[in-house]
Amino acid sequence: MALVLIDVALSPFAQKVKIALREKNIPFEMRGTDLTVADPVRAASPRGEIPLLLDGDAAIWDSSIILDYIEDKWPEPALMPKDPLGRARARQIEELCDGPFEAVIFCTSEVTVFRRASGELQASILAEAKSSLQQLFAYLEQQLGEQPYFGGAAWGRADCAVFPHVMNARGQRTPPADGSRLAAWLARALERPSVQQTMAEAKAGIAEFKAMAEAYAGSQAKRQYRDYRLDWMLKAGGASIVQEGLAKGNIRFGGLVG
Ligand SMILES: N[C@@H](CCC(=O)N[C@@H](CS)C(=O)NCC(=O)O)C(=O)O
Repeated sequence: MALVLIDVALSPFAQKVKIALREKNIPFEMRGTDLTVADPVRAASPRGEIPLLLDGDAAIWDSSIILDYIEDKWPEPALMPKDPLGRARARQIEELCDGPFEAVIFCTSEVTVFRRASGELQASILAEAKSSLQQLFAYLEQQLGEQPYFGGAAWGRADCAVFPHVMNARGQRTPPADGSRLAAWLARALERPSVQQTMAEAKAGIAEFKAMAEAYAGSQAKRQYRDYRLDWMLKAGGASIVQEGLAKGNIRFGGLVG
């Protein structure tokens, strides 16, 4: 039976999984979902999130757990390094990208595409975002060192995890500096068929994303302000944004969906 991935084309977490599945040559089908409505297809995730991987009767949620699952079930070609330190490093980079990095991208979208702030508040949050991204880029640049990929000579797990977020930062007009090692890594990533296919799908999903933003602006659905996203929004001075979203009912927190 074919694997089914429940995804949204612009989700960096779904993109990470699709790139990994494609790098491992694992066939799968994609099934979209509308995050602005309570789609029963997401019920298998206690957090109401995508990506969700359906393998027969089993549903696996959380992109990092999905990557562990596919690596365990289809070990070759391996995306995880074999040595313990290499594995720890890949997991650290993934944690940093899916947590603090994604939070900056998410909050930037909140005050631009999702129109939760304007004027001075928007400008100061965007300035804070640029500074957070520079810090994240510096860390990634240092992790990359002189190697072509985050795991060394070959594309691996950490590369799958970093790519969607660096690409989103570029989409939000903060690309890695010209001439930097991270910019060269991004150019190498963009040559890979797994990445190209995933990005073509993302491009086709832009209209869907904009429609989603309209639905949230109209208070019909809740954006998930969880852990790092909430931390960063508060740190960047956006407490009033959170309060307003709660008053309008178009923000939810993390944890289990009720
Ligand atoms: N830690 C999760 C995060 C997944 C996540 O945040 N997915 C978002 C889409 S990018 C989602 O499904 N959000 C649910 C919502 O907006 O209600 C993972 O790695 O899979």
